[in-house]
Amino acid sequence: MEQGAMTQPGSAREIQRADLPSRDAFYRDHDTQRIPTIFLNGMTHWRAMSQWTFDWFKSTHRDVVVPVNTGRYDVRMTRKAMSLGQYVDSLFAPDRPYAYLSNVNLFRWIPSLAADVTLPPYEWLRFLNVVNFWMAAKGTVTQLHRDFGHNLIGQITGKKRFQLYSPSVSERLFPANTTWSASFSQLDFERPDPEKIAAARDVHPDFDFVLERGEMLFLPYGWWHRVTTLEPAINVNLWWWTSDMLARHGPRFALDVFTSLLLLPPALIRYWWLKRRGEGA
Ligand SMILES: O=C(O)CCC(=O)C(=O)O
Repeated sequence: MEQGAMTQPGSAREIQRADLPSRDAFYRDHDTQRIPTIFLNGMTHWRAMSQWTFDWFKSTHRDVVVPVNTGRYDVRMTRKAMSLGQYVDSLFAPDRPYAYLSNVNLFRWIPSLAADVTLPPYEWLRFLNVVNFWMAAKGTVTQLHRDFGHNLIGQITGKKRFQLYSPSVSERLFPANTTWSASFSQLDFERPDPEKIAAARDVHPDFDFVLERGEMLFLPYGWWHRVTTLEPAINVNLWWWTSDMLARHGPRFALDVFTSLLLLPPALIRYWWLKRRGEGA
């Protein structure tokens, strides 16, 4: 298995796997306890599970232009417009340059896809919810960061390794660089800064596991995560906010929400611009 991210064999706890809870059970058992959990049997009936293959995207939607992240997936990411067909081909090319179709609202470009996934009804502020689409080549790494809301991540095809760190070690992970949707750590495992790595040497992931096809990860608000694609992967995810976040993490959460709202308009303008440019190309 791929190593890195301060893993110490045996230091991580085993992640719980449980059947997908109802909305009431989710709010009773998961929202307030904030323990990462893998939900099972929540995706088997999705059309996406039988239909969404790389070949299918290529044959049915090859000319759709999408914004692909060409910097590493961290705060320095930059996006470039590319056709889906070209991107799928690039996933399997040897010596491909880094490119990641990450965190895009693909349903905006291909509305029919929305009927292929049915995320459970856990949202609180529904109007803020967007289902995001991710398609990654083997070896793609998303650098250590935390999100500004609860997160549900469905693995439609392929496998991803997740290394999760509890919010209680935040200060030891050198948080920095806030973007509109996340706060990244300055610990860079590919280009390590020896001082920072040494200072964080006793911090180990609380959970270190592989998310398999058909599994849905509940990643509670505040948990740090580093994600490595082990096999070419397609995922969807949803971030959302709950009243418990407001009640229990008031100032921190308010700051996160404020930052996201402040930075959202420039991000949307950038997406809009990329899309225009892509369509004009
Ligand atoms: O799958 C990935 O590469 C990253 C996913 C992620 O960071 C997220 O859903 O917040």
